[in-house]
Amino acid sequence: MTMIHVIKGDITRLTDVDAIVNAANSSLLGGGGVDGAVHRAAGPGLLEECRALHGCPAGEARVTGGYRLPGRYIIHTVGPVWRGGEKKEAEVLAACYRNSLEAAAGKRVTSIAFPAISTGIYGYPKKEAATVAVHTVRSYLEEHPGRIEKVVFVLFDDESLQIYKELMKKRG
Ligand code: AR6
Repeated sequence: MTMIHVIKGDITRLTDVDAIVNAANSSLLGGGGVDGAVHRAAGPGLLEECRALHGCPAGEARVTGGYRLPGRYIIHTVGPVWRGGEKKEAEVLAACYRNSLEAAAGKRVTSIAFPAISTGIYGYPKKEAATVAVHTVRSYLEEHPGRIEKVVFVLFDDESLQIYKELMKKRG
């Protein structure tokens, strides 16, 4: 049975997960928000490894080392830019969560932390994004029991924290 935790904080400060997920852009060469924090905390070795990956399309995920971060891996995924909801945003966002979990499982990662992908600079409404995140992660864990022991949703603001807490109370 996988434990799902919801906490408030800076994802780069977590010390008890094998991998953290970065909400990157398709260049994988850094940016603001979580991406900026991850690159600052990991150090210059990360950017060098990212350069060699030659980008990543929206919805997909790529794995690098964790460098100065406590976890072994960073999983970089590229969320959708919100364009009103009719441009497959939910589909692409679900793919981010699924592909990040697949990439983690491929590295034998048993604990992983997610930020609220796309809900910052990319403008995805927080509640809609949280629903996709929780539903997709739950479905993946049910379909692949035993692969991942712990998932942590790391929220940066109180509003997101409350939305996730409410969603976690509901099943299905
Ligand atoms: N730890 C946890 N959550 C954070 C942190 C942190 N250190 N910093 C911000 N958040 P964003 P996006 C929250 O903008 O919307 C970058 O420039 C933030 O409050 O980081 O997917 C990339 O290079 C929000 O709820 O990612 C891309 O160009 C959530 O993390 C673009 O931003 C995601 O916000 C990606 O935009």
